[in-house]
Amino acid sequence: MTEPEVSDAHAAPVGAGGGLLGTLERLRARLGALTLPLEGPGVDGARADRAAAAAQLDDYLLPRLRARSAPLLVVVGGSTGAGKSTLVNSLLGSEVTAPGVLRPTTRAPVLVHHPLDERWYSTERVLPGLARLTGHPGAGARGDDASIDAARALRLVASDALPRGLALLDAPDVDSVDVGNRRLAAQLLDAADLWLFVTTAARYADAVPWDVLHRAAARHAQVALVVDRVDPGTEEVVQDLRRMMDENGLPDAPLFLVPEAPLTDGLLPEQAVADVATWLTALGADAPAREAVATATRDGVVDDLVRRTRVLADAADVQVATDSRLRRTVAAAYDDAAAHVRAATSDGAMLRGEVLARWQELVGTGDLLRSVEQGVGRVRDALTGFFRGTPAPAPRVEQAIAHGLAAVVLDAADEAAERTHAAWRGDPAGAALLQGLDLARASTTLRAEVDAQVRGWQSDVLALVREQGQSRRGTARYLSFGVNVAGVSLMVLAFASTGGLTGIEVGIAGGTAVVAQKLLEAVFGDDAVRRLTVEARERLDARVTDLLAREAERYTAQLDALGAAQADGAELRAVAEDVERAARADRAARPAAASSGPSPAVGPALRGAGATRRGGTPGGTVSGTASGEQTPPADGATARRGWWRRLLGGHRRDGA
Ligand SMILES: Nc1nc2c(ncn2[C@@H]2O[C@H](COP(=O)(O)OP(=O)(O)O)[C@@H](O)[C@H]2O)c(=O)[nH]1
Ligand SMILES: [Mg+2]
Repeated sequence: MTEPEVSDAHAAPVGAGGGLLGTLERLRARLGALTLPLEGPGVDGARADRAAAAAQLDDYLLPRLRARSAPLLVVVGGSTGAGKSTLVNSLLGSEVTAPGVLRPTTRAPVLVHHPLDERWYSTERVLPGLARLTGHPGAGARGDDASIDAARALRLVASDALPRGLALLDAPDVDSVDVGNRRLAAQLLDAADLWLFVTTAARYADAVPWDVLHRAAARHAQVALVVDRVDPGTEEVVQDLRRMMDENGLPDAPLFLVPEAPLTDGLLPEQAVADVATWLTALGADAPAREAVATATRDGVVDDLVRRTRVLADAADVQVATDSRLRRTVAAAYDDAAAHVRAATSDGAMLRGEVLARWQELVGTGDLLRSVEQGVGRVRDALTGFFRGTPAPAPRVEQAIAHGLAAVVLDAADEAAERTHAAWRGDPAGAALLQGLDLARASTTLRAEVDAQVRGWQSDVLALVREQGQSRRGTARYLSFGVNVAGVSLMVLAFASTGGLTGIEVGIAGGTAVVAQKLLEAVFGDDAVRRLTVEARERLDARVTDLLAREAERYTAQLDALGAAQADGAELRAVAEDVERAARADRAARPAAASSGPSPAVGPALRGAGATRRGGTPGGTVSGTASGEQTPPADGATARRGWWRRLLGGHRRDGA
């Protein structure tokens, strides 16, 4: 390993823009912005997928691309008690990682690197979410992880027994009873350039490890299998295992057998780990082979990410659709409420009961109506006589109108709230949003707000009348007796008018509206009355619409706060496309795999490397031996990829 090979450690990120790294960085930013906040079928899975995709980028892909010559990270995984820690220790010749299953949740996983490779792991370059602990977790260090959550930490151990260019990570059990540990195991395996998956002759068929392996194979992570505790004469185990590897997409994976042997100081005999040691040592010494392994895994992860991103784009679209579905429910209920108020305040329904009684009290039922029927001139006289000197009881009509109007608006708001609440409760996304909120009725402050708006509208109407009186010469004198009377008349008329038609024309409300209209026309003239009525109506509609819109916002604000509408499936799809294109370009630009063959091991070799019964050809065998005992040939006659074949000695399993 020469220094220039690792010199890109702190170089500026390459490939910003359209390159593979640049597009993946953009994808990472997009995934970070994707929140998937609304509940619904499959959304939990999509969230987990988003987190996994982000972790894949942070823990593995981005660090790998930013520092292509970082050591190959070999993650040792497998189920509880398979012998992972014992294997790592045996390969290094000392206890760097604690074997046994005691307190597994309080121990941070150990990453072993060559002393000169420390800088690749001591920073947040890789696995940024994990705290770093350093030094051997010696016997007296039982509580040394106490201040740090061990499930979120990594213990770095330097060992010059390890070739440079390789790092070994003893991952937690994939089937740990502790969920945090299990997740960490998955996370670490996802960060691997190469999986060294350990199982035992007795438990190789367990479901959980195969589940994990199957998923690794599906995205072409490079995997080698180690079967521990293999007794002589167990050929059928190996055949069965090979069959399972074929079925699970791992036909090319190297398979190493570690024969059952007594441990000495917790370590397996050298010969037992000879094949794994030889193979790993050769791999460590062979930069092109390392690059080929890393590249194969990397390509698989890139493809997997592209696939995941497209699934997430669909999930993003679902968020947007869910958001607008919930908004449509709100809009429908509150639009209906507004329409209801509009209808109830224009079809004459308001001109009954209390309003009618107070209105009749004001205009009487006899004289005024009769004079109205006899013509305008008489009306003016009648009005003058009618109101002169008597305190107009107009405020009572106004009050009755205010009451009636407020009741209509409040009812409509309550009804809309109930309807929206029921609809949201029946929708998983809506139900989740309603939790802890009390939105089933109109807001508690609504009564006061409605009262204020009704008063505001009544002042609008009076102002309209007053303005009209001032703008026309001669009308002021009539108004001197009746701004209020003209005002309530206009209110009454507004309640019997719709779409620019007034009471008489729409044929409603009989005498009440007719009197109001005649009265106003006598004062202002037909055109002005028509215009004033429309104006009064519009002011009322605007105030009601505004009130209801604010009521509806109690619901839509929940959606605004989550921002699900901003999820951009199309953009994710576009980034996935870019990544795919950049990956294609990256692959096309690759030199044909340089195949110089394994270089003679320079620097340290792992314990047991070269100690095979076959006379020390590195990688010449897959099945190891202990005490010279024959173990069964492990590999079927499956064709291997170039670099595997080379590392494994260029031939298939002998004995086949
Ligand atoms: N005899 C024998 N014991 C082993 C072997 N591998 C592991 N062990 C023992 O099995 C137990 C679990 O091993 P360990 O390495 O901690 O498994 P891990 O949970 O996969 O890390 C320990 O007590 C080891 O001493 C082996 O190949 N042969
Ligand atoms: Mg262990």
